[in-house]
Amino acid sequence: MKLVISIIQDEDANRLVSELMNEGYSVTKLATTGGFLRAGNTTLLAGVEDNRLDGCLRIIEKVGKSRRQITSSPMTAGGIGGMYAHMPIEVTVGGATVFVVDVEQFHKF
Ligand code: 2BA
Repeated sequence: MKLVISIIQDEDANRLVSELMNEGYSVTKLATTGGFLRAGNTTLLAGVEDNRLDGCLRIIEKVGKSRRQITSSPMTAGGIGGMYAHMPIEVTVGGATVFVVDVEQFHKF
């Protein structure tokens, strides 16, 4: 058995949990904080049988993959004091950091 620890962005968490659960994986979701940005992220723990590891990683890659997204960001427009304009900008969202660890023992008491 492996323990799959995946650190993902909060916005991907619910979809990833749903997709893993739908495929029969057990998941625990933790609210975590990244050490560098000091911003919230989500860590998922999944205990996975060895023969189901690839399927689990495929789902995490699909849902958590980083991608470019167009969003609108408020920008102050010069000249007319205090006016705001929404400018489209491209940002990178998503991404998953995944650790796969051998499980020595697994108990449910
Ligand atoms: P990522 O490398 O995609 O990491 C996203 C989050 O995954 C991290 O959040 C951290 O919570 C976790 N993580 C990544 N690698 C890890 C590891 N080896 N062990 C344990 N947890 C790990 P943050 O620490 O807030 O980092 C957010 C993003 O800032 C990182 O995205 C990376 O792009 C950048 N970053 C992190 N440390 C950096 C540094 N020392 N210098 C420059 N950029 C850094």
